[in-house]
Amino acid sequence: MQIFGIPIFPEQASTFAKDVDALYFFIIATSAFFAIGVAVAVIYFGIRYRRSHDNQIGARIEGNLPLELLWSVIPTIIAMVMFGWGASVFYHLRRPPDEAMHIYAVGKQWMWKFQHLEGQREINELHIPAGRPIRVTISSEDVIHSLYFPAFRTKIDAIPGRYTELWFDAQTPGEYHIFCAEYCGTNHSGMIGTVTVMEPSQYQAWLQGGGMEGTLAQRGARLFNDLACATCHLDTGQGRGPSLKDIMGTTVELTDGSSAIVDEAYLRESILNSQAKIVKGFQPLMPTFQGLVSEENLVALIEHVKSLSPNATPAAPAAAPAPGATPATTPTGTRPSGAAPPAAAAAEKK
Ligand code: HEC
Ligand SMILES: [Cu+2]
Repeated sequence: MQIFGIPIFPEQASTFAKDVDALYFFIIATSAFFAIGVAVAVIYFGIRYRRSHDNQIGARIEGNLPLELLWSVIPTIIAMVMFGWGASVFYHLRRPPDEAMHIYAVGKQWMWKFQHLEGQREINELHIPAGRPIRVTISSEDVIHSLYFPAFRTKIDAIPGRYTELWFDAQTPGEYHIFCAEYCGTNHSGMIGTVTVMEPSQYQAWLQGGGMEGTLAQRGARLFNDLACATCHLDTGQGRGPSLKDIMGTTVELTDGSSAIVDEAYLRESILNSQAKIVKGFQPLMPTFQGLVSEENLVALIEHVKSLSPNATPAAPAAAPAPGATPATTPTGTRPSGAAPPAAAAAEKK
């Protein structure tokens, strides 16, 4: 948006940019209306009823019930409109559609790293197809950052030790800003990038170039061997660790009697902090990989484990759903009981 040729607002480049702006302008307009109204009344009454003689004394005014009700009820209604409208826009922004394309982002002093499932990796640049919902799962390698796409009107913190996510559907091909919106140290202001929205055909062509290392899941499969995960996690279920086949989206029972849903956050914790949740029927043998795998390698491992569950819902939510929100996807089922290999089950009885 431009006023006298000066750009006041970034372009509305996502499907919900208009909704965010409409709400924002409504709040600004309402606030301005009352702020200006009060200021004008103060000035007008100050002049109109000013004291002109020394012996003038103001009239004593007692309460006025209808007036008091009026100025309580009207603002309450206006505030509730802002709340209801805001909540509806918020839920829309916080819930990626199931069919969204998935991308991983990692914030690091002072750059944004993006990984595509097809294997492409980018720094401070992101290429995406137009007209397709994109879900970005974000983590941080050091401090809190915030991934901000002003033209898409969406932003979320990158928090060390956990996944957050945002989504958008960029409509118009073009180049838009990426900012870090959380002060993160000396070069915070330099933590910027460009998102290039391309026609879907152009994007396909872009994907063809590069990606020498194979897909993210293939890179994860190599890491799975290099880090010796494969020595414990056999597909047959006969290893020291559970088989990781078809676990995505299932409910796993834990030794302490509780259970957990296998999503990206669960896989992350299983790898980095393996002692936090012990799968029922197994010993806490798994070493912790905290500090041994970078955030980027971690998402590759997670994508590898996910690729072992080809039938799971593709978009298992990574971040906890907003309070009160129903999860965007439902777990695909409960793991069949007795999945624990006999050796591990026997070990538990000792
Ligand atoms: C020394 C053997 C060993 C190694 C090496 C090992 N794990 Fe494990 N892993 C286990 C055991 C035992 C469990 C079950 C107990 C638990 O939950 O900690 C497990 C549990 C898991 C789980 C949770 C599985 C479920 O069914 O819910 C995941 C995911 C996992 N490991 C991934 C990995 C990855 C990725 C690596 C390599 C970076 C790895 N493991 C390396 C032994 C191992
Ligand atoms: Cu930052």
